[in-house]
Amino acid sequence: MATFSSKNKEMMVSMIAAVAVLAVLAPTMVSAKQYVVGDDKGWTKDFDYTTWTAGKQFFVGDSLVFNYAQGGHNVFKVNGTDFMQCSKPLVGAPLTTGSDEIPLKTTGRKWYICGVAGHCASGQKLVITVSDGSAAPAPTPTSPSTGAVSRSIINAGFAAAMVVVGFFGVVMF
Ligand SMILES: *[C@@H]1O[C@H](CO)[C@@H](O)[C@H](O)[C@H]1NC(C)=O
Ligand SMILES: [Cu+2]
Repeated sequence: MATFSSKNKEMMVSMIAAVAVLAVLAPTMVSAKQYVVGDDKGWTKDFDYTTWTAGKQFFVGDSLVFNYAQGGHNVFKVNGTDFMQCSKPLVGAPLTTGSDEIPLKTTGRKWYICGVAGHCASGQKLVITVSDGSAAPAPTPTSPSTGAVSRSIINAGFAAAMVVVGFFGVVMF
C-alpha cells in the first residue's frame, strides 16, 4: 500500500475508531468482581447479609472473599436445607484461613454458613444467586440493577467492535 485512496483513509479512520472503542471496553469486560463479604465488617455474626447482598448481581467468574479472625469463624458451603436449619454438612471440611476466596464457577443459588456454634443462628449466613454473565439477568421488580445492564451493554459493544475490526482487517490486509 504505497498511497491511500480517500476510501482507504475512511476505512483507516473507522478501524482506528474501532480499536479505540475496543481498548476502552476490553478491560471493563474482563474484570471479574471480587466481593468482600460484609465489606469492612467481614464475615461475622450479628450482621445482616441479606441487606449486604441486596442490589448486588453475582456472575460466573466473580468471587467471594470471607475475611475474619482465624479461629473465630469458618466457612461451610451448604445446601438450602442446611442453610435454613443452620446445620453443618455431614461431610466436607470448612474453610478456615481467615481470608477465604471462593470463585463462583457455576450458576445458581449458593449457601454459606459459619460452623461455630450459634453463629449461623445469629445471622452468619449468606445466600447468593450466581448468574451467567452472557445472559440478560431477570430484572428485579423494585429496582433494576445498573450493574447488570451496563455489563450487557459492554458485551454488546465488545461484540460490535470485534465485528468492525474483523471486517476492516479482512478488507485492508
Ligand atoms: C443437604 O445436605 C445434607 C448433608 O449436609 C443432606 O443430608 C441433605 O440430604 C441435603 N439436602 C438436599 C436437599 O440435598
Ligand atoms: Cu462465626
